[in-house]
Amino acid sequence: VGVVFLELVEYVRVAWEKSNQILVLGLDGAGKTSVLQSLASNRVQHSVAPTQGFNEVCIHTEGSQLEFLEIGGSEPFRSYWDKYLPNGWLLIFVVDSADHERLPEAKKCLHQLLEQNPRLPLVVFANKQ
Ligand SMILES: Nc1nc2c(ncn2[C@@H]2O[C@H](COP(=O)(O)OP(=O)(O)O)[C@@H](O)[C@H]2O)c(=O)[nH]1
Ligand SMILES: [Mg+2]
Repeated sequence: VGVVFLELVEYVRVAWEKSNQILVLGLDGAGKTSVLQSLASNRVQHSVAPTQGFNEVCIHTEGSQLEFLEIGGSEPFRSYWDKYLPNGWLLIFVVDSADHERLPEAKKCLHQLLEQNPRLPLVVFANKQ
């Protein structure tokens, strides 16, 4: 019984953590890591290295804790977006608003994400203005 109880506690903990996740997606170079770093440190920061894979940032605020998960935006990592989206309760989609050439690509990606997750709350972050 003890083991079953511990497993149950672990299950609830994982489920809670999953539902607590805010997903930060967008094309590579849009500024996802920079936005997260700025949020975490409360001052504007520009990241230097492109994210290979995943970048998890936890921000503690008064009485609550926010878990952000950035997934790399280059083609090979986009296949992971769909896998993680159902775990998130909010999607922050970061767009490089200065890169007009890639806006159609960003739009296509965002529309695909919304088609698959029509009920997911969305924030579009128009970065680099
Ligand atoms: N000018 C400008 N550059 C930015 C801004 N945000 C990010 N960058 C730059 O854009 C590049 C990609 O940023 P990064 O955060 O790594 O993008 P990510 O691939 O979406 O995580 C980096 O060279 C950043 O310094 C911004 O608001 N303004
Ligand atoms: Mg990044």
